[in-house]
This record gives sequence, C-alpha cells and structure tokens, in this order.
Amino acid sequence: MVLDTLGKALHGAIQKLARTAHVDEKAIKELTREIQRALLQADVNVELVLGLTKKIEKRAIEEKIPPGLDKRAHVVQIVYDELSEFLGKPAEFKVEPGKSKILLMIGLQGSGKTTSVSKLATHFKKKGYKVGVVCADTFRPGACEQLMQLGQQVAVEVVGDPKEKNAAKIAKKGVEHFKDEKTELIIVDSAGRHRKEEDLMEEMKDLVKVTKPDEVMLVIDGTIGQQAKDQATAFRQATEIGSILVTKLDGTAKGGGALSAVAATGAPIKFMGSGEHPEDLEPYVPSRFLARLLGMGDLETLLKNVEEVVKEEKIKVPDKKDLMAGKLTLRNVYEQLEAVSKMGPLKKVLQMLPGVGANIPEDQMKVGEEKLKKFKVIMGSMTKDEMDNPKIINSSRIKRIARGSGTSESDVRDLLKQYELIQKFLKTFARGKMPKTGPWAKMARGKMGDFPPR
Ligand SMILES: Nc1nc2c(ncn2[C@@H]2O[C@H](COP(=O)(O)OP(=O)(O)OP(=O)(O)O)[C@@H](O)[C@H]2O)c(=O)[nH]1
Ligand SMILES: [Mg+2]
Repeated sequence: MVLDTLGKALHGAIQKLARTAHVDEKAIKELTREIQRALLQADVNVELVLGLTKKIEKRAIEEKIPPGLDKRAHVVQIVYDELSEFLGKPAEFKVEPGKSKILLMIGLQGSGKTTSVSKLATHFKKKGYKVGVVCADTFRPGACEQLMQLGQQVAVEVVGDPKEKNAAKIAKKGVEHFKDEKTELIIVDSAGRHRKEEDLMEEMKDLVKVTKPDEVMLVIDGTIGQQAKDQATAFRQATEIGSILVTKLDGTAKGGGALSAVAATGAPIKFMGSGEHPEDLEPYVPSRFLARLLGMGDLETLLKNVEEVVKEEKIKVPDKKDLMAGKLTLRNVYEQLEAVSKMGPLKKVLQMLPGVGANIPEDQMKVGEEKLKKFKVIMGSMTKDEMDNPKIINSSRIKRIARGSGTSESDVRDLLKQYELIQKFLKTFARGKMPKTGPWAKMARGKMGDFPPR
C-alpha cells in the first residue's frame, strides 16, 4: 500500500482521539500534535504542516457541532476534510470514446516517464479504449526498444524509429498515424534531460508545437520529497501543464512530502505510480486516497468506527474509592445505566459492595432494568449541572425534566429518591458499617422485595 507508514500514523492519531474520555481542547491539541508528527515523518514541508494543523485545531475548537454528530465524530470529520483538501483538488483524466486524445509525457531524466507510459496504456486499454504509444525519445540509446518491449508486454502498438534523431519529426509522424487509426488515447513519450532546464524546456516546447497535445502530463519522481514543489513550479512556468503523475510512491518515506508539495502548487495530480510493473498505477482522487491511506473504506465507516469505540469506552465503572466516600453523582449512575444493557457492569458495581450483587435474583434484576431504562431517559433531560449536583433539582426543575423526558413528575421524584438512598447507603458503608435499616440494608441481606429497593 502506498505510504503505509504515514497512513498508520494518521490512523493511530485518530484512533487515539476516539479513545479519549473527553474531546476537549487538550485532546484536540494532542491530536493535532500527532498529525504533525506523522506528516513531518513523511517529509511534508514544515510550513504546510503547521498551516494545516492550525486550521484543524481552530475549526475543531470553534465550530459548532452539526446535528447528528457528537464532538468526537465532528472532529474526525474536520480532520478528514482538511487532510483531503491538503492533498489537492480532485481532477479527472478524461478520455472520450470515438475521439483522439493526445497526451504528452514530460519530466526529468529517470523520473519514470517510460514506465508510466506503459502503465497508462495498460490502464486505459483495460477500460476498453484504443491506445497507441509514440516514442519521441531520440536521446537515450535503447529508449525505443524499451518502449516497444513494454508495448508488446501490454499488447499496445508503439510507433518509433531507433534511427531517427529528430524527436519532433517522429512525434508528428506517430501522432498522425494513430489519429488516422482513430486511436482514442495517443501517448507520446519524450526524452528526459538533466536538470539543465533550458535544453529540456526548448525541446519540450518543440514537441508541444508539433504534436498539439490535449494534455501535457508532468512526471515527478516521488522520492525527491519536498523538492517536487520546485520542479512542478519550474515546469509550469515553461509550459501549460494539464496534470501531474507522481511515481515511486511505493516504499518511500518521502512520498507524503512529494504529494503535498505538488498539491500545494495547485497543479492537479491525476495518477500515482507505486511500482515497476504496468499495473502499478492508480488514479489519484484525494479523498479516496486519504480514506485508503487511513485504512478505511470511506468517511462513513470511519465515523461509524469512531462511534463504536466511543460506546465501548464510555462504560466506565466509577472509582471504588469515590464510591466508598459516597461520591456518586448522577452522572456515575447514568454511565452505569448506559452499561445496563450489557448486564455485566451494573452487577459489577453492586458487587463492589460486599454481599450485595450476588443476592439479586435474575427476575428482579429484569424489573429493575426496565425502571433503570426509564431513569436513563429522565437523566437525558437533565442539565450538566443537575447531573453533577442533583441537590439543585427543585420542583420547577422536576416539572421541566418530566416534560422534557416524556415521563411523569413522580417518575423523576422516584429517580431522585433512588439516588438519595444509594448515597445514604454508600455514606454509611464508607464509615465501615452496613446500614441496619432501610431498603438497601434489606437488599444487602438478600431479603429485598423490589429492585431497585423502595
Ligand atoms: N519502485 C518504482 N520504480 C519505478 C516506478 N516508476 C518507474 N520506476 C523505475 O524508475 C526507473 C526509471 O524509469 P523510466 O520509466 O525509464 O524513467 P524515464 O523518465 O522514462 O527515464 P528517461 O527516459 O531516461 O528520462 C526504472 O528503473 C523504473 O523501473 C515506480 O512507480 N516505482
Ligand atoms: Mg524514458
């Protein structure tokens, strides 16, 4: 997989966020720091990284959460949005049936032009298009033979003449031939040059003149990392570049640098090369690439996964010490009720109180659960303050909570009474005594009538 390490690091950062108890400013900052680290390790330009993470941080802290998402999912979505924008604008490579599209490949020596020509030929042939290749590399000995061999491999016709020294001449001839043949994609391979840009740019201009390409595609070696930006910029200044193909993204630590550097020039990346074989090519769609990079099918699965993790993580048994000190907020109770459907955790809490949990018969547990479900709904209509400090719940608040949760005022009072009983029990218990009277004392002795006790 292309850019494996970067993908794993980004994925890890998001998973970590999914596991934090509270998505607050601290957690967001931690997340952006991890993203920074991951991108810097993939050789992405420092300024680009800082710009990106600042944007993520600002949005994550300031933006209102859209309905239907929780904070966590919202932050993940922001990260996903910003990263895919960071990786460039989507741009499609179009070949129209029945028309001839002329594609001229340019790039520095050894960037991977010829290999990419055979990859593109394979890709579009598989899609059912008629493809032809012209060898306009009269510079490198054996260039034509290389192409013809590749052409044979993928069963695509190649026009070239190893004896011809004039690149423009052979290019013109080849393009005309394929046009006559109604070839739908005509790919012209050109000679790569050293960094002596003037020579390269001159020949390139000549080729553009004679072949009149519909699109000029710049091939950039992905292993050069951040330098890709300067290269793309230089070529863009010399000629109109329709698209970019970044090669050698397989097994390079600098791939992230190359991709983001090119994307930063605003030049559309349309393909990625990730190997030496004709099949090692894929269209570059930033969002899809990112989803794959993160090891997720699409955003939906990503968010769903996050939700699941959140669910798993929310079920926390309150600290035993807090329980003993009688510090049980309605929030603790709520968290336990969340866990009721899973049965285990509620029992666990009760089992923390010696001799209690084991004494509750199954059917009573069931009745209790129904009631607890109702309690959960009621608590859903409470404010944060009310959950943390139930003492403030007066009769007008009771009225509001009942209305909000679709229950009766007596249901709300019932819940508060339960809560008080538990509190009282815990306080006594914390003093090292078992309560002698009251429903919880009965329950503790295994002689409870109702659960929860009345
Ligand atoms: N690992 C890997 N190697 C590649 C990839 N693309 C090209 N190569 C290798 O890079 C080397 C140069 O590839 P060419 O396709 O000949 O490059 P070029 O731009 O045509 O070179 P010149 O014609 O000399 O300018 C070859 O050894 C290729 O096998 C790729 O995506 N991954
Ligand atoms: Mg070549």
